[in-house]
Amino acid sequence: MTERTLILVKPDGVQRGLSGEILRRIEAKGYTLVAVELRQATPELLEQHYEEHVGKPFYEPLVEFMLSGPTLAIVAQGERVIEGFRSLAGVTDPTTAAPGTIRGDLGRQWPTKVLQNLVHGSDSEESAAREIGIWFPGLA
Ligand code: DAT
Ligand code: MG
Repeated sequence: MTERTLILVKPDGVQRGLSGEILRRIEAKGYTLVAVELRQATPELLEQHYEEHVGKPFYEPLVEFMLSGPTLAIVAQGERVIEGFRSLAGVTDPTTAAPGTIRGDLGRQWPTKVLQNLVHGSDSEESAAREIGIWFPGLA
């Protein structure tokens, strides 16, 4: 089934110059880029985006990290792209993410405790629709 997902190259990825490498992996897999835009997140936008995590112990450090520089916001389209991109990204913690995945090959957990795991990908059709609406209201 053709679907759309929201992907973010987080500030660690942009700062480390990995935007191109991550876009390359998305395109090499055959997904279509629908929107790509460099954006500076705001606390309000992140509170919506990470609504399920508000109040968790890692929420404040996560927001601080996400405000530390620009984020590359991407909408990609393709056959089962929601699950497919999560698979390309690897598991949340880069220290255990499998080799061959974005987080496994390139992610770091140091020098801070915050998981610098380079990318976000929507985790369900419902999240994808919600998150695309937050980052790209014109596309929803
Ligand atoms: P994912 O990004 O794999 O969907 P998530 O939605 O559970 O993971 O969490 C969102 C982000 O919050 C994640 O990319 C990194 C951070 N995070 C999650 N769990 C964490 C934890 N236990 N400690 C520190 N940061 C965490
Ligand atoms: Mg998530």
